[in-house]
Amino acid sequence: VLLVSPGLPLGHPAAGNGYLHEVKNQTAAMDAIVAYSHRVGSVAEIPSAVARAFAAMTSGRPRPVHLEIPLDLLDQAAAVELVDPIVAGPRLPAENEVAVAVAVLAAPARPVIVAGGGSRDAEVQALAERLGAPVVTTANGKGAVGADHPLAVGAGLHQVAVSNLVREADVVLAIGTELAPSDLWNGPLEIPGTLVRIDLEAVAANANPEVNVVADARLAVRAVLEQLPEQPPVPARKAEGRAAAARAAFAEQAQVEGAAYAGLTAALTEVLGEDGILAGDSTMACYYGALGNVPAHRPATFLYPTGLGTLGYGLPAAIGAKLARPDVPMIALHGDGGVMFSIAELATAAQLGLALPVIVVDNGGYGEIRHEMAERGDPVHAVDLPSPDFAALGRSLGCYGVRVDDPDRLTKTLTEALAADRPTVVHLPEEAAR
Ligand SMILES: Cc1ncc(C[n+]2csc(CCOP(=O)(O)OP(=O)(O)O)c2C)c(N)n1
Ligand SMILES: [Mg+2]
Repeated sequence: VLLVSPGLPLGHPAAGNGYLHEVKNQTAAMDAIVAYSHRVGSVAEIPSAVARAFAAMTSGRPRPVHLEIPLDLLDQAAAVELVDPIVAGPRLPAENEVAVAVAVLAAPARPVIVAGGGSRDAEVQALAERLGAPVVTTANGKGAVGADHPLAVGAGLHQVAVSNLVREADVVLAIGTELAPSDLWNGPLEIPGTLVRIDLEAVAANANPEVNVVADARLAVRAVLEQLPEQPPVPARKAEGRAAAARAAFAEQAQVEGAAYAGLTAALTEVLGEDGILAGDSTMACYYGALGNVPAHRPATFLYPTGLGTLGYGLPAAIGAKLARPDVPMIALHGDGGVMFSIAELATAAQLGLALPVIVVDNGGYGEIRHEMAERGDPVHAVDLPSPDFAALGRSLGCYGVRVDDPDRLTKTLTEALAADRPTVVHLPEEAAR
């Protein structure tokens, strides 16, 4: 995203004296968040500033950029030299780095692949088959290998099944993942084997790789595949046996974790099918329920704000994704607290006539925080919210709105909503999600 914003006129003292929309330092505020934030000082500078913004936007990790144009410049005309935007190509893998990785990956006995969001364009399945490696994924990597594939284990690095698998591995190949605390939940993974990392950046903050390929994951995985011996070091039968055992342990834990949302995740599994996309928010129904219990069959079919964990993400993410992929079944999954952070987007979705079910799991407040306060022995306070009538709220903004108290009705409701001429808010009391 390139965000262009107007700013205080050139020469304005920015003394906080109430100019319309005055911000103390808008460019600096944006700079704290985006890859590149710049306020131009003249019209003549704009072409090169745009070129630099494109360079920052298209290199390294995908990140937004910001250009501020002082208001008075918007009125000015000047002769400018146009420059071509600099669009950086993908970062190519270095031959020597690939060679070292191939040497380590050529003969492991118990390899494991950890696939993150950065692996979504890479041939993870082909590499897993060639290595004989079970695959676990982060939330953003969910679907890197289809859930029905015999080497797929599950999504969610916090699971004990994942830490056990990684601890027993002699080689761990991490592709496009920081192995971040927000994925691990319970502290760093214990990795006694060799850690090989393929990543756009040389990040070693959370686990120190012994072998590092710093490159675009798609190209790096391709290069590794081209150089690995045809014959997998681990026979398929043995690899699939390890994966099946890990998958069973994973599923058991995921079911316990998601028991309160079992009816909901079963309905989601049915209506999303092979192609559907779920845009989730930072709600328990999502990270205890859908993450481990709704299978994904393709990369980028589980949209979730890992890392920042921002409430209010799910609905706008679903709208954007539905506009990009109008033929794909799309569902937004929210808690009653988080949905209020971006509830106005229902009006946008209705205006666009999107067939978008928006599920609001209602537990009368900030459930996660309520649990954490209770667990710590703190007095539970300021976490209860008066639930609006979400169905009526949806209708008032131009959506359909239904309340579902019987989990058996959920599949039918969602199926209808996916074929409707507008969004449908599905108000689901938490007891009915079970
Ligand atoms: C913007 C923002 N503010 C606060 C938080 C902290 N936070 C994390 S989970 C949570 C509760 C969310 O409530 P709800 O959406 O109803 O989901 P529930 O926990 O009840 O499943 C809060 C307040 C956050 N992640 N993002
Ligand atoms: Mg809630």
